[in-house]
Amino acid sequence: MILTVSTKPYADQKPGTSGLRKKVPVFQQENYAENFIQAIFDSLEGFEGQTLVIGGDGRYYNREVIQVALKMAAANGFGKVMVGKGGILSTPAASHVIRKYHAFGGIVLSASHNPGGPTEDFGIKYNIGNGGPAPEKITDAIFDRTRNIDSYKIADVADIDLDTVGSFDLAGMTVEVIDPVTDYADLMETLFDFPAIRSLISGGFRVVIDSMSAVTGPYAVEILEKRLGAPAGSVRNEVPLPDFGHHHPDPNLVHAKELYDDVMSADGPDFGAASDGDGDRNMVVGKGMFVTPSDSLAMIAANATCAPGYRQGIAGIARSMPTSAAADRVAEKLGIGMYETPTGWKFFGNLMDAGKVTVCGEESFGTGSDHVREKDGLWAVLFWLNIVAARKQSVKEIVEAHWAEYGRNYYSRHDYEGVDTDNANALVTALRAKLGSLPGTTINGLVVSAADDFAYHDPIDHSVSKNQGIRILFEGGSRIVFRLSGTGTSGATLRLYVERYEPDASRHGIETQAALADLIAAAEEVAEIKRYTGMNEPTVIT
Ligand code: G16
Repeated sequence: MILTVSTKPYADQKPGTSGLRKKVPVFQQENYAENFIQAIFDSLEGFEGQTLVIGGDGRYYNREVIQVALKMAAANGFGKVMVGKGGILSTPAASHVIRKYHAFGGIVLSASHNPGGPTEDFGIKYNIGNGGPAPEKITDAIFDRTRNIDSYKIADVADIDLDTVGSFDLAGMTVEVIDPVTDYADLMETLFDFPAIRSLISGGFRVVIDSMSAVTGPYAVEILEKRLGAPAGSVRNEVPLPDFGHHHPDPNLVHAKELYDDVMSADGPDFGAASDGDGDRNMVVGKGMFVTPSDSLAMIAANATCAPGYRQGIAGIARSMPTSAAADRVAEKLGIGMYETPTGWKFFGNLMDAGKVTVCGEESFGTGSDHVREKDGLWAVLFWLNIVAARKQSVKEIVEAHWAEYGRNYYSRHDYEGVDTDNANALVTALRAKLGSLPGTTINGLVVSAADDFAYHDPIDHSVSKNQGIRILFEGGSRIVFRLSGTGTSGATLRLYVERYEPDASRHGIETQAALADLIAAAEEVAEIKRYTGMNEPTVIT
């Protein structure tokens, strides 16, 4: 039986950088998830009888919302839902399933790298038929709908057994519970030289992956241990847990420090990698060398033809504005297009669909290509292993050779988390007011060449996205960028991005924070971060 249930709108359902993310107790309010899911359906047209993909990263509340979403999809007229066994689908795997089976779209339940648990974070995101995050036009329509929604539709039936692969009927709609790993693992095998990576590993190259008790565990075990022959135990924290084992599933130098320290130790592995809650982020560490996400994009692009799936070369590169310009130099050398977009993977979709770019990346530990329409953590790890196998060099040798050829973009991000929202907004407003007067002036001895608030003009659909980050550029190519995060769930997070280009190879061995010290001081001088945030130092430095 299909029920139409009366509801009242919630005022706070505006999707952020990547879907709606809130604390679990917020989602547990009466009809909160139902309202948002109905608003998604009400913002779409033409899905009658079509297929929807549903999956999540296995975090706390995942199973409950999947059951609700299934019953609402049936009540709203979808013909079929494909859902990962156990409610599991990594974000890139969901993107692939949408594309492979020509689904109308997908609902991905995740708060990505944010912690999980009864008082931690949850999220709902809608992806369109190309497999990518819904563009702003759709997320704006969803938000508008949440503000005046008065009812939702749901099938009044029993829960589906999510733990058995197979086809089931739910109020006249087919539910297909699929193995979440196979399609994705098969895709990876078409892109990378698995025999070469297998012989690298069997030759003694030691690889470890830390899945951070999150969604990539089953994927990494299948690919690294089963298909590539790495010894059992090479994938650590491989069982997805609803609370990620109380950890913060964010693969960076702070939250994946144990892995980093292990790879850096004398008898540690040769290569370490980590992925986040929903499997779209990655961190790559070689012995003696952490690869920054910005460098990783540049180096994957420069070495792309090592991998069979990219043998023909790449069409172009895109990066988010705060990501370093290392990839720009590669694009210039290859004579291909380079695109600078706002933060958010959704901005890459149009460029990939139009065939203008093949690889994309963000400083926030995200790298990917047009094989799907999401960033892809394991894809990046496999790309690096493929490059190491093909070049027969260590990660450190590959990175240093790249810097010697192109110069080094020293880069760091400083996060100030949990800042009072009004104070964070006041900092941005004050900075914005100064922008016009900064060019030509000197900040901490550095001459400002330009200053603006980044606006993006999408070359494909011609939409304009304004206020995407304040950039202050200095003579010589250094810059500082300020932005407020769009993914946090408590207070505001101020992000400061710092970059210096150093062409001289004899100066490539400086410790990163030391190499950027004058720019960091300039940022404090111009934005008065300590005064506005009330913090003497960042909460996270990556
Ligand atoms: C999301 C987006 C990314 C973005 C990142 C950080 O990643 O998909 O495009 O770079 O958030 O965004 P912000 O700086 O606004 O917090 P994820 O992995 O959380 O989905």
